[in-house]
Amino acid sequence: AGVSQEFDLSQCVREPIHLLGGVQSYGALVAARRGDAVVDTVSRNAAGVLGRAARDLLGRPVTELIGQEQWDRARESAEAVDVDVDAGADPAATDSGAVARQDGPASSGVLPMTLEGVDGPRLFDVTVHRTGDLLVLEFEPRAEGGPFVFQNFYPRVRRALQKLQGASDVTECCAAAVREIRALTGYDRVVAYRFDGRDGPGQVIAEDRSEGREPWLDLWFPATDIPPQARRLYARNWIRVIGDVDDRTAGLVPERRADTGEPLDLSASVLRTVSGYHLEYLRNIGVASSMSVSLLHEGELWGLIACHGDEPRRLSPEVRAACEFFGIALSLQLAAVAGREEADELARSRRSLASVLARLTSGASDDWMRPGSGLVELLDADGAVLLRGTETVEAGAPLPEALPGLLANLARRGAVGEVWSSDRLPEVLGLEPEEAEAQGVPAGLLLLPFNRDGDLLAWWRHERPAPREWAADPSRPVRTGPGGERLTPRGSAAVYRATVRGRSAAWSPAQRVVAAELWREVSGLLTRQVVALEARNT
Ligand code: BLA
Repeated sequence: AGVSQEFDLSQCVREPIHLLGGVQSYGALVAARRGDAVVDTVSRNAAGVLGRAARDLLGRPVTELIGQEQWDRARESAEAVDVDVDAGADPAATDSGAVARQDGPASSGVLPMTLEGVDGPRLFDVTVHRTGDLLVLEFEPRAEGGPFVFQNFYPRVRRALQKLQGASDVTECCAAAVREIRALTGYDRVVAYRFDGRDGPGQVIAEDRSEGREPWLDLWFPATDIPPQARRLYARNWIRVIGDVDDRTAGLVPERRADTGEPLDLSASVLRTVSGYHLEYLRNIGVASSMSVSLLHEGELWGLIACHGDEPRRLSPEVRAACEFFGIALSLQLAAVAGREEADELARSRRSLASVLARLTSGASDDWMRPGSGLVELLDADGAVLLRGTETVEAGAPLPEALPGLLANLARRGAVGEVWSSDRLPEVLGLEPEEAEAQGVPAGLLLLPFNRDGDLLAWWRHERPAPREWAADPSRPVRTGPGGERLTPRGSAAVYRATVRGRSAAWSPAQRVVAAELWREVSGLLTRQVVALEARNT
């Protein structure tokens, strides 16, 4: 338990993980200017890995190391291949932990290269990408098994993809994916981890593990385990590999670039050294090596495939490419499955909408708000309310006490004709769940303003507490002890039960669509009524 002061979690959020100024020491990095090939930045371990000391490379043409022909090929490959997934980057994020946006999309490709050394030729797989005016070359000594050969892994990847295609829902799809990735890589644990909200906690929804490891399936992990700047970076590249958590990072020379005053931007680097916090996290849970692959939905980070090894483990560029490819395919497949589910739900909701609308066109104006009209059920809500002038028409369960007062305020958040919704209204209002309950604030709200005068239609939902099993205490993810700060252990041995409060069931995209469709009909009707009323009065 904490003795001295509390660990300041905000320092994790501020750490600029793309500017840590080092690479994993089994490989070496050389960055040269695209225009004149002059070397700008080199990793300190160049002498050991490449056979040429960093000081002999800096300020000289990189062609002295790799030759003109290999330089030309590197330049070509970086212009040709585009692996950047820029869509998720947040241009508004400018805090120091933010990931700098690049001039253009980063590009990378893998090339076999041979360097002549005093001890004979050395073989490398070289990953190339562009950042600003630099071409970054990352040299990985070639492992046994020969050069990068597409045919070596393609049949396995194709088989794995077929398994994915057979899956009919998200969980099944992820279960197939973790099995295939473990088979492809040999890690001891592979999980699919899904986020609850952009910067929220996440849950293990599929797992494949070697014998003797404790199960993590269904466990929740605190949001702070993956800070926001890491999530932003992971939305921009598909994969990262940590070969050995005890590796001594090879620093970059110069430490800071003359023109920017900052270390070289390693956002797109494959050898990038990682945050010390995260390395401690991994050591803490007995992991020696890791790899994670991003899962994206419409440019947003939806989750991760996370892999852990008991032993240090590097991945050859071809296996890395296979995993990256797999992440892309899985993301597409998840989008397809979600799209199908959404379309089915929308078709069902539209049928219910039709019966509500049947009442809207016939008879009295408020018929469609009466019990049995299906209005409340349409959105699976607990109640609905229509505000028009001084009139309040309710449907469903009794109106929560605080709601009429709140609606006037909240209506301003939605544009006319646009749905505004939240499944965590207390949080939006800055209330603790208990306060919200005491004040009669519902947990979920979906509203549609008719105009700027406060006329609106809204549905609300009661709180639905979600009991969760956590792999660590979500309110104390880090503790301070005599030996300094320690991440608390993670895993099922440390299971901690806590219930998430102040939330309702989530409003689905289909529900938002039918709400907007109903709004269009109702507002047309209201306009006609006003026009008719005015005509009668004149
Ligand atoms: C990164 N944290 C990560 C990554 C994962 C997790 C997968 C990506 C890097 C990798 O592939 O290893 C977390 N791993 C998990 C979770 C599961 C898992 C949740 O397997 C569940 C199954 N982490 C903390 C705290 C801090 C922190 C308190 O717990 C901050 C003090 C930081 N995590 C942190 C940082 C990174 C990270 C900074 C980015 C590492 C990097 O890319 O440099």
